[in-house]
Amino acid sequence: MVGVACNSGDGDFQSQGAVMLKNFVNVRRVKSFLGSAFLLLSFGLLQGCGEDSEKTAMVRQAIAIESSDECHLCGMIITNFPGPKGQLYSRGISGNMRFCSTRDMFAFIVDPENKHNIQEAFVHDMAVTPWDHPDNEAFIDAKKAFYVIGHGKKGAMGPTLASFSTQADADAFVSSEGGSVYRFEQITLELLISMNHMSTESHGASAHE
Ligand code: CU1
Ligand code: ZN
Repeated sequence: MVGVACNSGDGDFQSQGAVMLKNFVNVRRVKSFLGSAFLLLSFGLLQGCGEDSEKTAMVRQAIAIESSDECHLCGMIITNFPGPKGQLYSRGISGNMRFCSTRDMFAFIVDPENKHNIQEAFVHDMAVTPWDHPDNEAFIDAKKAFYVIGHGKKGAMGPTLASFSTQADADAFVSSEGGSVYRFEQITLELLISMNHMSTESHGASAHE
């Protein structure tokens, strides 16, 4: 995305500017205005590019999940389903990976092939966003989040981890929905498997809809 903006941004603005100029009466005034706008834009773009390549080496941010985005693990359209989503960056893979559910994100994370390559990771803070349609503004650092496992609410793939930014919010969720609170490092493959059992036992149905 940054690459495209850096390479073609100027050209687009210049051709747009040329069309605009023909339509204005006070050509000179518009021209000088556009001239300074170009200078500012070019400067901004150049600076943006330099900063961005430095930042990718340090820390990357959560991005918006679009309505056509598919889960990296299962391929489902992420925004078609309820419950907290996850996204992460992994060493050796450029760009971000998005997941239909915290469950699928952790299934990816606990895989021994991926475990040591996980860099930044993000999940929804379910204390501030609706369960059925979590908002792109509500992503928090997954490594600092509190997770509730063993509750009755369903995510995209059935039982899932409810994610929160504070222990108090996780505790409040436990008192209304059940389950127990875990930290990022405590989540293992065994725990994910047991999560499915807990739920099939208490609800008698596997993932549907
Ligand atoms: Cu799925
Ligand atoms: Zn998925």
